Formats: sequence, structure tokens, C-alpha cells
Amino acid sequence: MDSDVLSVTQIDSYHAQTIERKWQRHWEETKAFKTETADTSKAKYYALSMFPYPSGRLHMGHVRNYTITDVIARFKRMNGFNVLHPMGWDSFGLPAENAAIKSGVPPAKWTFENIDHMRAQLKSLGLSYDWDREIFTCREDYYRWTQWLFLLLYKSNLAYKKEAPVNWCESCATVLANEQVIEGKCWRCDSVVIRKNLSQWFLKITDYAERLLEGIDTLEGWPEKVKLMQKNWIGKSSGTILTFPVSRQALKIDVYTTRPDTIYGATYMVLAPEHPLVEKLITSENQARVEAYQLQARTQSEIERTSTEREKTGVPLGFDVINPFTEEKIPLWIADYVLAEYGTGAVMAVPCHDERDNAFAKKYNLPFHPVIDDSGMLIDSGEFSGLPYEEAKAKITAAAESKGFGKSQLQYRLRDWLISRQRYWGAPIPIVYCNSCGTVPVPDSELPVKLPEDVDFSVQGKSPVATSKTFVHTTCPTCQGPATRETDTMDTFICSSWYFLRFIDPHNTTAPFEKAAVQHWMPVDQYVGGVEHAILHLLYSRFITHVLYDHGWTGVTEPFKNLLTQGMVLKDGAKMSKSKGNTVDPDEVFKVYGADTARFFILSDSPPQNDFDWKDAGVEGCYKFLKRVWRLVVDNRASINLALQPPICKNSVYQQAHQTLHGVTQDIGQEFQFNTVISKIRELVNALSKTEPEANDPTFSHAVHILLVLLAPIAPHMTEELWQKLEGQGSIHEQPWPKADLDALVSNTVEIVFQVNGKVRGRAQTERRLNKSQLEQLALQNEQVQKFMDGKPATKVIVVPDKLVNIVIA
Ligand code: ANZ
Ligand code: ZN
Repeated sequence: MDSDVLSVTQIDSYHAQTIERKWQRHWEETKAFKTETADTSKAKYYALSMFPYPSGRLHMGHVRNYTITDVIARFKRMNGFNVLHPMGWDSFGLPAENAAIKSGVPPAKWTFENIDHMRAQLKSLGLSYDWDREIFTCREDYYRWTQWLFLLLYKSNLAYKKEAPVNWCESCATVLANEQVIEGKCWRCDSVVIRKNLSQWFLKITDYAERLLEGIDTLEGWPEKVKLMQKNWIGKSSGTILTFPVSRQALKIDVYTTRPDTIYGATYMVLAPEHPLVEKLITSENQARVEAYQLQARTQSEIERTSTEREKTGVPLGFDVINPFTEEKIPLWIADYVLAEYGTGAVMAVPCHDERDNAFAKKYNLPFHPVIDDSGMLIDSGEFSGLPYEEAKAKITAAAESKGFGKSQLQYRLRDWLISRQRYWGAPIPIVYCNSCGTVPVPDSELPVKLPEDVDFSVQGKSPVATSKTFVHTTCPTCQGPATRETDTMDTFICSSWYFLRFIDPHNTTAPFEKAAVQHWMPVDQYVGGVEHAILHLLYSRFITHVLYDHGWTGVTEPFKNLLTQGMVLKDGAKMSKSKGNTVDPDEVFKVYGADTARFFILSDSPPQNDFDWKDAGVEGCYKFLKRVWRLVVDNRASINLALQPPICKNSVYQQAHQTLHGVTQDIGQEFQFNTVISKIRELVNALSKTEPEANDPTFSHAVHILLVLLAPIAPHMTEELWQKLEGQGSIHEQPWPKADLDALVSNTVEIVFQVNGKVRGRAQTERRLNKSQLEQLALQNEQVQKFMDGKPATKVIVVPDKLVNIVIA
């Protein structure tokens, strides 16, 4: 556009898109937000948003997440910190592969096209990233270090392969982690998940269960609810193992119980259908029923199996076990409400005191035997009768231990992390199988093990990687004999379990990162993301950081000092979803109103932890407000001179500006309460709009300066443009955050107490610093005072300024 043909009003009106494009280009060209690790003159601050999966387009949840972190980063920069604020792509995963199957586009092409589009969207939101640190988990320069990490775990005995029943999704043809099974269904495609045996790679996160649990208590900057979710996921329980012999068989069965005090009330025992001993107890009589039952149990998810609501089923094996305390025989069953992988996979059933055993016993007419009375004392429990149940737990465990059929045991619900995926678009597991040497790790010098391109994506039930002619056959790194490669790829949660470390030193080609740099930047000072990652991603990242710490790579065990889990973005009260057709496209909002309005709006109305309701009228209102700010500055340009010294006269405009500054600084700095920040800024703008500034007005200039600085982290483009129009020094984003003048915060009103003959008879709010006769007049006009003076004249009036008037009458 040729500026000569613009009229004065056009030049002066708020063209969000033009301004935004101009400054985005400028920030990019000048690398305005580049971070130098070497800059140790300032304290460090690491602000991080959970990096996105490149699905193709940003949604409003992304906009909210990244805006929150961006405002924090900008605020911290203006407060003198050296801020690290990076962005990258969690870019391995199933959708790319599904796209390849559907339309034949190679996963890498699909992924990088999506990334290009989303990067452009992020840039149009004006986020202050150091783009030189952009990372891609699907690129060789990254996944070679993910493979290095796997090998570190392998060499530390924290990675192993075993045959295991796994959650299997037929439609995705892959194994799912427990966490990816939601109510018995695949988290991705919603089809029913079945159990299947496969040889799989696991990471021994259970070795760290206790440390991960203890670490939670040190996370003061985390939401309580997330900490509780992690604790429950680790699920520590302390109980007892009791050993029951099988009658007339040379077999013994261990059960795990948290209620050893109920041992005298055990009236039957249940094995998980998958328990290894079941095979030994199959007879010609029970075989058909047992095997049929085992088959149907495989189709049930863990959640269904353990639900107290569901109707219980089971099959008697036709054997008895002997209660080691009573020496009574009780029948042995299999039932799917007992899980193979928890405890010992066997339970002693106590129908009187356990809900699930109760339902089962009712259905199959098994005996009931109460052993705890209403006051919590043991009854009918031999020598333990009469003990309170808590005490009985310890005594019974000790008795079992001394007689050699029991011991106390700590138990965690946490399982080892299953990382094998029979998929293509992931980091290949760097392992080779050799007929003479067995399982051989690929030497570091041969990393990365590159993903092959000659693959058939349409294969079912195994990794497409296994169809590559060039990949599978190789030579053994140890003996140089023929060998084959592992064809499973890694769960993408491994890629994202260490990315925050790579951001610190993203171009390192000789190590995953430089130790000194990581020790300087870690922990992440503020991590922001969705609560859907409360368990998995955060637990895995904590685990990996603990392991790397143990090997001297990080100076910390806990990666994220403070965590903010932002709420969802709703549309008119409903969850935004493509199927409901109520999504709002960020690009549309940028086009109509501009990014500053989108940023401003998404921070207004509710605190970041709560859900945010997107209303079209709300965006419109925010746009109008920003236009008002624009007009306020542009229309009063003759009054504003940023070069003027701050005013000496502390009038009400000055006071309001400093009160706003003080409040905003607290609201951002403490709890990131951006909604109250915005309402305070609105009040200041209202007040400034009502004033009639003089030319070169020092107070007004000072207040506008404060206003622009406060607004800069939220509406970075508009404030930068106004700053330039006002001929401010440098960039507004490099201005120091001003200090509030605390004197100006003292309220200008005081309460005066009125007394008659030393007794309090009334009170009034007045302006500060009224003189003695003004105060005396106020007292004499007070109704209550007049009532108690009862028409008599004052003999004496005592005035304490700003505090009290005492009228003495005869
Ligand atoms: C007897 C008993 C009596 C039990 C009673 C409870 C109440 P937490 O606290 O979660 O660790 N259990 C043990 N292993 C199991 C498995 N593999 N599948 C399903 N249930 C299992 O739970 C421990 C309790 O859950 C154990 O204590 C056991 O039942 C059951 F009045 O033993 B209890
Ligand atoms: Zn070999």
C-alpha cells in the first residue's frame, strides 16, 4: 500500500494485521528473543509450554497454553531475567502413519508440512520464542539421542525385554500402555482393547517408584490435584504376603493382602485366570470350562475387571487350599476380578469384609464368616480375638513370619513402562539380535539407527519397519556375524520425556546436551500445559530426569519446579469439538481482529487454571477495548512526551497508575491471575479517558508509559507500535518493568472518630489532611454528635488530625 494515499484518519486508525505483520517480521529479522546461555549477568528463567503434536492446525487450547507462557516469559524478561522460551515439535506418532496408509504420503512429508503450517500460525500469534532452538523429535539429530537414552537405560539394567500380556488394539494393530486404555477402549480410535501375549521392551520405572513418590512432596509449585493423581498412580500400599498350601498337591500359593487381620474370615481363594499355577491345576473335569473362561477374560480390560459394579464371574478349579492359621480347607477358584499383574495375582477372599468378595460369594453361594465386630475388634479369630484390627494386622503378620508362611510387603500399583510399539513412525530401538551373541546394543558410534524408507505401511500386526529389505538384516556389532535388527519403535512418550533438556543445547552433535548448560538452566521454572498430561508425560519426564541425575547428566532430580495446568477452552459453555462443529479457528480470529485481541481475550474472564468460555461477543468487546487504548494514545499525542521526567505532583492520575502497576505486578508475579490483570488495566484506561491532559503533561505521559508497559506482554504488537509512535527508546519489550511508588498506594481517605465527652458517638470518611477547623466543623454537623450534645455548647474541642475529634460539653 502506498502511504501517500492514506488519509490522516487512516494512518491513525488501528490496523491490527498490518501492525502485527510489521513487528513479527522485525522480531524475526532481529532475532529479538534469542537467548544466550552465556549471559550470566542476569538470573535465569526457563518458561516452557508443553510442545505440540503437529496435527496440522492450532486449536484454541494451543492458543491459550502458549499465550499464558508467552506473557510469563515477556514479564520475566522485563523484570530483568535471562529467559529461555523455546518451541518444538513432538513429531513422531500414529496419525502420520495413518495418513501414509490412507493417502500414500510419506509420514515425514506429512509431518513437516503440518509443522510448516503450524509454525506460521505460532508466528502470527506473536510468541516470543527463540526460534533458533526449534527441535523436532522425528528428526535424526534428535532421535539419535533418544536412542542414546535408551542405551543408557539398557546399560543401567533399566531396559529389558519380556513376554507379557499386553493391551492390544486390533484396529490400530498396536500395543497400548495401560494409560492409553480408557474405559476398556483405545485412547486413539475408541475400539475395544484385548489382552495378548507378546515379547516387549519395558523400562524399569518401578525401580524408581519410591523416589518418584517421595519427590512429589518436594513439588511445592505443583497443583495439589496433579500431585494426588501421581501419588495414586504410583499407588503405594503396605500389606502382607501369606502362603497357602494346596490340599493334596505339592504346590503353594502366595496371596497379597492389606487385611491380614481378616485371615480367619477367608472362605475361599481366587487366582487370576492368567496365573501361572492355573495350568498345573487343569484336570480333565475342569479343562473345558477353565480354558473357555481364560479366553473370555482376555477380552476384558483391567478397569472393567476390577469394577465393583460389574457382575462377578468365575470358575471353581475343584481343588482346596489350606488356611495356614486355621488349617481349614477352602475352595480355589479363578475369577477375572483378580488381576494377574498386581500383588501375587491371587487373593484370599473375605466375603464379610470385602465388597467384591461379598458379591462373588453371594452369587456362588460361598460361606460368610464375620471376624471383625462393629467396634473394629477381632472376633472368632483364635488367639487374636479381642484385638483392635490395626493391632491385629501387625500381630498376625509377625505370627505368619515366625512360622514361615508370611511376611510384610510393600506394593506399588505402578508397572514397568511398556515402550515397544509395532509401528513405523517412531525412534527405532537400537538393538541387534545375533545367533551367537544374543541381544546386542548398537554401539553409540553407529547411532542413529535410521528409519528405513522402503517399507510397506499396509502390514497388519507387526511393525512396517519389519518389511524393509535394507533395515532388518545387518551384521552383529560384536562378532560381525549375520544378525537382525529390532523392528519395534519406541513409545513417543520417551521422545517427550527429555525434550526440555535438548532445548537447552539443541545443536549439540557430540552429546545429548552439555552438562554445564543443563545444570545452569534446569529446573524449568514454569511449565504450562494441559491437565491431560498430569500422569504420564509428567511421571515419565520425572523418571528420566532422576535416571539422568544418577548418571551425572542433570543437577536436579525434579525437572519442573512450577506447574500450571490450564483449563479447557469452551464455546458457549460446551467443549469445543470438530464433531459438534463448534470450534473456533484461530486463523479466522487473527484475520478479523488480530492476534493481540485473541491474546487479550483468551486471558480475560477466568484465571488460567479454570475453563475459559469463548463467546463471540467477548472477542468483539476486547477488540473494541484495544481500539480505545489506541485512540487514547493517538488522540492525546500532543500531551504525551515519554522523555519528560516523572511528575512530582502525585495527583489522582498518578495514584491510579501506580495502584494499577502494583496490583498487576502482584497478580502476574504470584499466581498468574491474568483475568484480574486485565480488569485492572481496563480501570486505568477508563480513568485516563476521563482526564483532560495538557500539552506535554508529565503525569499523563507517566501514566501512559505505565499503561503501555503493563499491556506489552499481553498485546505485544500494538504496544510496540504505540511505543514507536511516541518515539520511545528502543523496543517496549526491552523496557524495565517499573517499580510501583508505594507512597502513592496509601489511600487518600481516612476515617475520623467523633467523641462527645470522650465517648465514641460517630465516624466519618474524609479526605486526608483536613485542617483543625474543617474537622471541627464536620464533627459539629454530625447527627449523632448533635444528639449527644443535646443543644449544649462545646466548652472545649480536641482535634487529632486524620484521627479524632473530641467535643467536651458541660
Ligand atoms: C483380603 C482382604 C480383606 C482384602 C478385606 C481387602 C479387604 P490395595 O489396597 O489396592 O493394595 N487384591 C490383592 N491382589 C489383588 C489382585 N491381583 N487383583 C485384585 N485384587 C487384589 O488392595 C489390596 C487388596 O486387594 C488385598 O487385600 C486383596 O484383598 C486385593 F476385608 O485381601 B485383600
Ligand atoms: Zn554376534
